[in-house]
Amino acid sequence: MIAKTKEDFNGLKEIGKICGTIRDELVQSTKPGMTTKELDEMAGEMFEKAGAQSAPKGEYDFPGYTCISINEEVAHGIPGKRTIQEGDLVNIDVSGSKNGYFADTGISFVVGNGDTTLQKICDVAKEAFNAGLEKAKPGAKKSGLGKAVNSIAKQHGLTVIKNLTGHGVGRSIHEAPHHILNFYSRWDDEILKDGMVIAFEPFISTLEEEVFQSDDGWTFLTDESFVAQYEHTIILTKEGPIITTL
Ligand code: M3C
Ligand code: CO
Ligand code: CO
Repeated sequence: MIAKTKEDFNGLKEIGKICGTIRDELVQSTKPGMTTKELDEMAGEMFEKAGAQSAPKGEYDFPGYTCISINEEVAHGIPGKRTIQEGDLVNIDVSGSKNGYFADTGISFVVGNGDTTLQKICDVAKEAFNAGLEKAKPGAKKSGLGKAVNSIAKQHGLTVIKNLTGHGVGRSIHEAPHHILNFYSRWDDEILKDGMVIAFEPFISTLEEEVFQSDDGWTFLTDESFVAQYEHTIILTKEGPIITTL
């Protein structure tokens, strides 16, 4: 969407804060031995208390309030009986709506002490996000974000996922502009607009550049790589970006 009115900005900020708070609470609560379902139930209660709805559930009938993905699972992991172990790479992605406004945020992190490579991809995903954020200005090309993401990945000897992308958000969970790539494409010539609301989510990989879908119909998997994501909802303005999900 293009945010225009005071009501738009306030509505986007309200759901952004709710999703950001749920994300942080789930990350803080993640302990070895817990199931992903237990974490997801906490999110369900928090959405309810805040008078907000889970976007995956509400928009796609996803079997969970949040997407929780572990190790070989990159995204859209279904919360369930899987127990979290020390050293696991976990991704928690929280998206929701309130009063018709949407937000989307996610983070990958390592539980306790883990492999240094796993910590590295999490750090690089955040660095790539910040590099792309620098380019997220009204009047600039959308492709500048992907260019920045891929350049950061390369600098660290890592790769990006080419078949997962960021997207527009605001009045629904996924809307125009539909694809914010993790790499540069010369065909990607769309110009970013003042007030445009995007979910920017770099996916940084140790090796493979494509994910594939699991038989469960939801989970995106890798074969022999680890992937980290870092996502926020951003309102692009001439005065600078507003991150609603901080
Ligand atoms: N929030 C998710 C979508 C959840 S709906 C099942 C997202 O937009 O960040 C991702 N899209 C692709 C991978 S994660
Ligand atoms: Co998300
Ligand atoms: Co998203």
